Amino acid sequence: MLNEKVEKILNTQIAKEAASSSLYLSMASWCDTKGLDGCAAFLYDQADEERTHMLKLMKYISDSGGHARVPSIPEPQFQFRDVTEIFSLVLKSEMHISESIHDIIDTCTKLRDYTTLHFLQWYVTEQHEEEKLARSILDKIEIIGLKGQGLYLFDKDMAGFQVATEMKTQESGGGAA
Ligand code: OFO
Repeated sequence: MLNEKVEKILNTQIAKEAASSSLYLSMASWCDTKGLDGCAAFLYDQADEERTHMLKLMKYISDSGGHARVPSIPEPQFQFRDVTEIFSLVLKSEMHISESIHDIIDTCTKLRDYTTLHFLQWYVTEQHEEEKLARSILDKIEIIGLKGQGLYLFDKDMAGFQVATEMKTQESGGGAA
């Protein structure tokens, strides 16, 4: 049976994953309005991934005898200056999620909840990958630049990146959840 305190913080994490999903969806939609198809496709996919992170937590809470709650989410930011702002916010959001996962790990360690600690290892690895990914996209922007044809080339690159990521996911046998 899940410790009450652990159930509560995992439910808080559900809300954070839902908020990430909704923010990425909003970013994807903004990219769509600017004709940035590659960035939009990438962000729609990231939004889906965040939703699977939320579902994975819900399932864990339920399977452990707890009650997973569906959070209400405030409307996320919907105007962005440019893709640099978008991917800087993605990195900031991922760092915030990593910190939050580490806080849960601290609590579970204190409470000697080894089962939840084991479950959370997947999130630790995932966050490491996601932060690395966001940093590499920001590096790409820096290298390509956004002036002249830069934005077009960056978006094209993101489209290719998206296909490569999807192929990798298929090869490894499915999604993140
Ligand atoms: Fe689920 O927050 Fe990152 O991946």
